[in-house]
Amino acid sequence: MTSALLDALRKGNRLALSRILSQVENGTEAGMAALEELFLETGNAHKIGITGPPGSGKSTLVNALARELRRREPNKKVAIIAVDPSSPFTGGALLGDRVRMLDLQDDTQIFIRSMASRGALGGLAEQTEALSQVFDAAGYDFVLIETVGAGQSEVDVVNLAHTTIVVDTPGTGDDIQSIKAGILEIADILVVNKADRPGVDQSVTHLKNMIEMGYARSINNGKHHLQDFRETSEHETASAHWVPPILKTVACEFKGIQELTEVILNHAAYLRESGQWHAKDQASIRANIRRQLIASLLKDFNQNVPADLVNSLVEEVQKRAISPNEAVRVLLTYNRNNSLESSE
Ligand SMILES: Nc1nc2c(ncn2[C@@H]2O[C@H](COP(=O)(O)OP(=O)(O)O)[C@@H](O)[C@H]2O)c(=O)[nH]1
Ligand SMILES: [Mg+2]
Repeated sequence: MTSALLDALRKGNRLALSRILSQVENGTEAGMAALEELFLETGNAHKIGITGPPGSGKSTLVNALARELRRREPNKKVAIIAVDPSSPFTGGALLGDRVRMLDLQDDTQIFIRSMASRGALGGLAEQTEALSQVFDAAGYDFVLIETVGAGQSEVDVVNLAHTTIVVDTPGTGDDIQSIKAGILEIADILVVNKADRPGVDQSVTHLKNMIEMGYARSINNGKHHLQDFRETSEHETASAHWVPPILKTVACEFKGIQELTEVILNHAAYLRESGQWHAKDQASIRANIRRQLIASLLKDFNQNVPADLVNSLVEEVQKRAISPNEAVRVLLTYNRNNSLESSE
């Protein structure tokens, strides 16, 4: 990758941005080098995760939010990353998303990127993080990340966001309970979309009860919904005081979108004032370093220690001749001696 391409990205060239995103997504050497350089220019973007079950209206909501953010903040740029691991690039929800997102295409300050596959960069969360770093460096002030609220990988994806919006629709209490058990805890804002349908107020009440229960429980346990970021406790003084608001929207009619946008911007202000913006940034940097450290230590280890040794130790352990701990000690000793030799 040439520095000309990076410069073009810095100047707002969309083609350059698109090419760099692809390089990063494919994990090419050039892409990784670009990411390293661009990282130094990140730290500004407000990352907003939108999650919820398929069909709840996430894409419609993201579309409306992008428009409203641009209307309120005409000098700011909006990126959208649509993460859908379940659907192949050619079909399913993503195609629908693309069609629906078409009406954003006239705005050159909005950039949409769909991501359907796990690329070279390990998990979806890492991939999403890398792409949002590129957007961040390219001067995008808001990065909206849409993901299906289905499993751990989606929780990981939204964990990298500053603000997590969980979208639900009116339905039976049973529905809500089964979908939201784990995901409610990560919500900063709850949205009951399709508020034009019957049962909205029951949904709101139900969510409210669940939030209050969960909130009381987390306070009793001495933790709160940002417990993942406890390592930076000195910044957390005001952290337990954001109670996730519940908003009603009709995304396809643009109803409730101004209010939602207001709450999103308030949440960003709250994060900055309480020190949590800083704490989240630090936590994600810590996680990033740890991840790369583990990967590179493991790579070293695999180079230093022959697979035969590992295999024979596995056999010894299976015979109950030695414990797994003993096997680890042998491997670490071998690794240490071997890397000392090679570095002399
Ligand atoms: N009645 C109603 N339909 C909506 C609303 N928001 C979105 N939809 C429709 O619900 C369907 C699924 O929306 P989509 O945004 O693709 O959901 P996603 O799968 O969560 O991204 C589409 O046909 C939308 O037009 C809403 O507020 N009310
Ligand atoms: Mg969608």
